Amino acid sequence: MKQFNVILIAFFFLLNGPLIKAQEKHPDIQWFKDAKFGLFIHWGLYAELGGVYKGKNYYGSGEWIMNQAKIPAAEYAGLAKDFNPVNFNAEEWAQIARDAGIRYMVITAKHHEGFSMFDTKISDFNIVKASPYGKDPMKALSVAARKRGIKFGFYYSQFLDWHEPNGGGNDWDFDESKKNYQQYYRDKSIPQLKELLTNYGPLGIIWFDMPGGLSREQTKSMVDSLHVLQPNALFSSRVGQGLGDYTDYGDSEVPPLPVPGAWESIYTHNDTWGYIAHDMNFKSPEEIIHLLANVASKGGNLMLNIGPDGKGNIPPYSVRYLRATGKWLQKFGESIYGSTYGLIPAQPWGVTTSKPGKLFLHVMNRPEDGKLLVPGMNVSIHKIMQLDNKRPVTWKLKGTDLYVDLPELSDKRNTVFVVAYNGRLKSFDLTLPLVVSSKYKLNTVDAVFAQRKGAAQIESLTYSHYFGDWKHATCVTHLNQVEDEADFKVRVTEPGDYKIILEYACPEASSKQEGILEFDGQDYKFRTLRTSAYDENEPLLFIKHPVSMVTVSHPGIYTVKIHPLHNGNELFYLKAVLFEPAD
Ligand code: JFZ
Repeated sequence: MKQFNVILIAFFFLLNGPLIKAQEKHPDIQWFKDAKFGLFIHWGLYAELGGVYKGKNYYGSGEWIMNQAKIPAAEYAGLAKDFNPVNFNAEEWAQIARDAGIRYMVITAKHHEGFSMFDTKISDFNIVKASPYGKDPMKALSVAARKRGIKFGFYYSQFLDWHEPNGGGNDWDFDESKKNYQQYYRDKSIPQLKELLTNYGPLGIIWFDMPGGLSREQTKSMVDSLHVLQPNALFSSRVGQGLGDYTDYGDSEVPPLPVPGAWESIYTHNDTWGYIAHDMNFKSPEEIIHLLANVASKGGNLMLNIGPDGKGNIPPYSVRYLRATGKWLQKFGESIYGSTYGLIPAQPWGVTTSKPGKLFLHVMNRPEDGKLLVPGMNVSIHKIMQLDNKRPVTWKLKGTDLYVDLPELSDKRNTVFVVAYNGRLKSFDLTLPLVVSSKYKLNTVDAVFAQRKGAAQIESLTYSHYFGDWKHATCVTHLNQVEDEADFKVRVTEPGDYKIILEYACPEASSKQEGILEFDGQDYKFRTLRTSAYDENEPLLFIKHPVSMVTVSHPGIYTVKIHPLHNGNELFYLKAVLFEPAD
């Protein structure tokens, strides 16, 4: 029944997310589910510009510069004459991926700009014919990747093509209403996809993107005509019409709860997919390690993107941080590769991943006294050890509460412990109250765990800081009326004082309204603070607003209830309730 719960909730998000679901019936899907860590590479003529055109700075997705600057197709095509990635070294790139613990690699064969980064008979606008480089980098890379046991795949923009009069998207040169998309598919997209599926050995993936211009029938016949060339290759869900073999979430999106099936979260290493010279916002090794563990704990793969420059260099920070991630995976990879989602929900100390008879504890915050609580352990445990040095640790089971005595962590970012057990762990149990403990600096109860009353909803809000730099926040919304309520069940494990902080975003029209936070039968009033409007193309700003201080005299289960004091505008977009020990 609990399994059913997870599926229902997952389904809720699949229906509501900006994503296109896949059919997930492919017989060769298992390698993908096991792979867990992929490398995405955006590389094309835009890399030569590095985010600057005619002295103007276009921060945001660098591969969209032609669109952002409305560069005429003929003028943009001239960039090819200067594109000479002499530093490109397939063996080096593949070795970096290998060192990083990458299991599959997907590179842009042709992005929206329309330039083919491979040898093609279909269009002369390609790296072999139109650039001084004059070679096919994809050939060498596909060989180098496979040699290292890395599945190789191509990204291909099947609909958007700003170079072609009939391709989707370029309305600054060509009249969109006069376009014949069918002809574009017939003359360029499908023939090129056939070349890719024929000339580069066995491919793991064709990563389609941004579908358009085709009916379901037409998409189906395209997919069928391509699948016959390589029945083993998996097609991403952005092929459209639900005809993909696995699901891709929106850019930089992780579902808030476990999702069964084959799926992938895609993130880029900095703020852009294609190279931008002045984008230095690289995620640290710690951030990558946390992201990877978090995505795995929900049951998916992380495909992390890098954007090499126009000379063929991978940004030095990407090289360094990828290799650092690989070092962590060498020690703790068993908890990631081949795992399925964590059977125990997120805890203040970290997340879990699972394998048959094994639960992996990813400890990212060490409790002050070194005693780690893992609730919901309705199994018989025979051994617990630290994964990197195989040292056993002592533990105690009280009912279904497991207490583990932690040694000093060998890796403060994430040290993994493995619990070996017999029996069947109850599948991810949403009714398990979230642990709040004074042993952690901060306890975060995410919006997704709200029990909703009245019109309250849980929604994923999408916004961006820069062009194309999508972010997603799961929030409780629609708290308009007094009876619209978000309730959170928590289990406070130590008595003491706790400051309760609401993390929310609040547009002008919602601000200065009164709300009630109820805890242990006591009402605490608060007045909402304005942060920002909700606009997809602007940062959505969240504030951490302390609204009460409570004294918990007995450990136990408590419910936090939040609702408006009066009927009115939506109170706010509530992202989390935070408990900060105040002793
Ligand atoms: C697309 C591309 O336009 C972009 O340049 C990059 O290649 C990225 C990986 O994919 O952008 C998208 C496509 C789909 C969504 C968001 C951005 N989506 O479904 O949320």
